[in-house]
Amino acid sequence: MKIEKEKIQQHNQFFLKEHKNRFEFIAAGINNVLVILQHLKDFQVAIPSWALGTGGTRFARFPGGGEPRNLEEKIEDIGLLNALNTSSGAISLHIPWDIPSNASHIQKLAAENGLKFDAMNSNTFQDQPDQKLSYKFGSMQHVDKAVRKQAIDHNIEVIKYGMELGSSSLTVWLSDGSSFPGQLNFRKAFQNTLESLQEVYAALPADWKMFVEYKAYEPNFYSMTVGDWGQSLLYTNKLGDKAYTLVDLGHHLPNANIEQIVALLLMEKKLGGFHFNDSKYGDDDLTVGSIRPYQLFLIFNELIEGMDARNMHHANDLAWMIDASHNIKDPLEDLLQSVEAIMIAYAQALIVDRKKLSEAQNNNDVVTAQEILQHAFRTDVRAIIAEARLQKGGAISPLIVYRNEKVREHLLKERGSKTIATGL
Ligand code: PSV
Ligand code: MN
Repeated sequence: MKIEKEKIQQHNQFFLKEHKNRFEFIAAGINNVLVILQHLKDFQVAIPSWALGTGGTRFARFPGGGEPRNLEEKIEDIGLLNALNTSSGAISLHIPWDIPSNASHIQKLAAENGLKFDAMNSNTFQDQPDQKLSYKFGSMQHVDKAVRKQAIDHNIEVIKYGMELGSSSLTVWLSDGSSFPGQLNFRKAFQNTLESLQEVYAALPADWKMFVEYKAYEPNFYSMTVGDWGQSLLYTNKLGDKAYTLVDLGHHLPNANIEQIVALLLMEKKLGGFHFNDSKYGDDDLTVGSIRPYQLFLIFNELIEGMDARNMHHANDLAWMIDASHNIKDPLEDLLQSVEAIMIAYAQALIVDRKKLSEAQNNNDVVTAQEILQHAFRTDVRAIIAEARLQKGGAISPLIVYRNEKVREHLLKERGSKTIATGL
């Protein structure tokens, strides 16, 4: 389904006066609003191809219906989101969940929907029906060389799919680890994993990046072979300049200071990508900004500080993606909310008075430092984000258009109520 431009314009016309009043009010209090608008217009968050269906837990799954039945329909769904919010102009594929069997056709469809191909994701955490050897005891860490080779070959195949589509990065997330003490020799597991990653790294095209994603626990519950940012950094440092650490917000132990992790990885030129989600307890995969919006803002504050210190391009130099699960909400509505939360945190971080913050830090003025950060965080930037969308032809309020146009009802009619999208 596509939303016609006229529908979005009609909606914008209806809300225009109210929006302009709100925008002018907030813009009057901000110095460099034009620069901020440009940053917001440039910023794009990739949507993973596996996030368009209903997620579930190991207890149950409650599908809402109208889920995309194939990659083409997934691209259409993301195109629809992007038409509304103008900030979701990229798709990230997981292989083998979404194999682009006809690359030129998929590429054409993506371009028609205004989408680029973000990082490719490999999967050595599940056994596929036609697979020879099992990943039950790990993939790249496995004691059996043949299993390691199978995992390496799979990753190289994923790179090939990506090259056909015009992607330029590979994200490797390994579920490797152990569930019981004594199960694994940590040193050998690390060494095997490093050697396997080195083989994949050697197959990367010159202009590609490799992201090594870490996770503290799950599916293994005693040790993970890429368990935290320190381990990921060990691998990426040993691999070389094209290897970077990827931070997924849900992959830390409770209360980890993610903003500090981000600052130091950026300083080391080793932060490559980001998976957004939110959580209360662990890897809960909830809507971005739904539980800890202040933490998200503090992370963006460090991201901007660190990227600006290195003259990095906010939109292009890191890979931004949502990695959440939609258990009880309409996945498309949930994604619209997540993108909005990301844009809010980004805009708030953009309006931090960095000069004054730096002065306060140098003077050990803790109170002023807090005031500066919280002033930005408490500023209602929603009208600035809506203005950026409006200037790009998007909707002032994407969710209202989505509901008014009865998108889910249309998708249900078109695809049926029993469809199940590939993914977790
Ligand atoms: C693992 O929990 C993860 O965050 C990785 O990025 C996977 O690719 C994705 O989730 C699978 O849903
Ligand atoms: Mn992730």
